Amino acid sequence: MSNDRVRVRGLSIFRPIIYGNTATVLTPKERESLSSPDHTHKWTVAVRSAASNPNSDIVGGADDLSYFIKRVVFKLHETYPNQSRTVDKPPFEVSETGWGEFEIQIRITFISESGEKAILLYHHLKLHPWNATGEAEIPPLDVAIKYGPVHSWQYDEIVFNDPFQNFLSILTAHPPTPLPKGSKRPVPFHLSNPASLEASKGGTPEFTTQMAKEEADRLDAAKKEVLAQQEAMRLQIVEKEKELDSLQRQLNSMA
Ligand code: SLL
Repeated sequence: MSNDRVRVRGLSIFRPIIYGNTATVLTPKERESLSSPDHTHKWTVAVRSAASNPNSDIVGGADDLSYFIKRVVFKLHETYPNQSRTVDKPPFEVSETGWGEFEIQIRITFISESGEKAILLYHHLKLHPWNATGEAEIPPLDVAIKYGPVHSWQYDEIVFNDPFQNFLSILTAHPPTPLPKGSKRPVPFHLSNPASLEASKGGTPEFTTQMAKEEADRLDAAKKEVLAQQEAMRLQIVEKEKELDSLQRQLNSMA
C-alpha cells in the first residue's frame, strides 16, 4: 500500500465554507426581456469559502475551493428545467430567475484523494427582505427593490477526521484566508426594517471570526444539551427497569 493511503489517526482538520444565496428584484425592464414574464427576482445560490475578498462585493469566496471540492450539485425546485445543476469547477454557484422561494438541496463531492463521502446541505432560497419585526410579511416589489439585495448565508465548517496523508498534504498546502476579526461590513442577514431603510444599505455582508466563534459556541451548547438529555433518559430507563423488576417480583410471588 502506498503511503498516501495511510490515515493520520486522531487528527481533525476543517475548512470553513458558507452556503446560501443573494437575490435581487428584477427591474420592469429586466422582466420584459425574460422569456418568463412572471419571474420577479434574479438570484445566485453558491458554496464559497467563508472569507470575503476585501475588494469585492461578493459574500465570501476569497479562496478557490476546488483544491478539495470536486463537484457541487444544486437541486432546484421541480418547476425549473434541468432541476439538478452540476457544477464541476469554481465558482460553485447557480444563477437563475424566478418568482418563489423553495428549498435547495446542495450535494458537495470531494476530490477522490479525500476518500470522503459526499455531503448534503439544504438551503431555503430567500428572495424576500428580512423583516426586523419578525413578521412574515412580503413587501410589494416596488418597495422591496429599494432595500437592495437580500442575503441569506450560512457559515459551516467541513471537518475531516483521520484524513489520508496525501489529502492532508493537499489541505495544508491551501490554508484558508482568515476571517476578519471585527466587522466593517454588515452581518450576512439584512435587517431590512421598513421603518429604517438605512439598516439594509450597509453594502455586502461579511462573516467574521466573532461569527465563527458564535457558531462554535452554539454547537458546544447543543452538544451539552444532547448529553444532558441522554443522561436524563438513562436515569429514566434505570428507574423504569427498577419498576419492572419490582413488578416482576410481585408477579412471581403471586404465582
Ligand atoms: C412557492 N413552494 O409556492 C414554492 C415554489 C417555485 C419557484 C416556488 C420559477 C420556475 C419557473 C420559480 O420561481 N419556481 O418558472 O421555471 O412559493
